[in-house]
Amino acid sequence: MRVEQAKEIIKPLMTEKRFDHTLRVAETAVELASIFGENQARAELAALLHDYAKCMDLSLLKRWIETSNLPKDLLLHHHELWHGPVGALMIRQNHGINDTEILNAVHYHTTGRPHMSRLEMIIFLADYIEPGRNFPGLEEVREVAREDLVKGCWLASGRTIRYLMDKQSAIYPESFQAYNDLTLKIH
Ligand code: DGI
Ligand code: FE
Ligand code: FE
Ligand code: FE
Repeated sequence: MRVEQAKEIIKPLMTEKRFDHTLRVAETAVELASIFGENQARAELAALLHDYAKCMDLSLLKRWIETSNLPKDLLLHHHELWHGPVGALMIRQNHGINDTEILNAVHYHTTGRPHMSRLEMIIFLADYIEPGRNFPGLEEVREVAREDLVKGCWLASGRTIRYLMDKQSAIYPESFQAYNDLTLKIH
């Protein structure tokens, strides 16, 4: 699939704000891919598709989880965690995306997971640092991200978990596993 085609596919599926966020994630992902020597076209495509299912009805996302091989414990956790795994299934089924690297980058972009590929880390991090985001301490993550992909992901993962714990949200096991794996790698 080409970049222009991906844009045409996602645009009608999302709000204007979500589409603009997606374009910024794509720009950021291309920049990170160029810094870290990854395929830029692949990074751009994965970024354009990462929030494919973000604006869909929760009842539809729920049905996909119930009727697919996705882990059922997703349904016990916050519905924000559903759009990545379901989006990956949808882009394969509806648009014939068969690139496993891209599918995994979409699937795991919200939680991360242990042993992420470089493309997975690029999408995970680009989503967090895209220029429209404005979390406290984000400037530090932006700087580190451009020097060290693993350390950037580690910072983003730790900050997300801390933020969720501060508001007494449950943490999905893969989010913790991603954090642990990244922590063991930065030392
Ligand atoms: O879809 P985006 O808003 O661009 O970003 P995202 O898919 O990375 O994250 C969506 C939300 O999910 C964000 O507010 C943080 C939250 N999140 C990430 N990991 C977990 C989580 N929420 C819960 N409850 N548990 C997690 O492990
Ligand atoms: Fe997302
Ligand atoms: Fe994210
Ligand atoms: Fe996103």
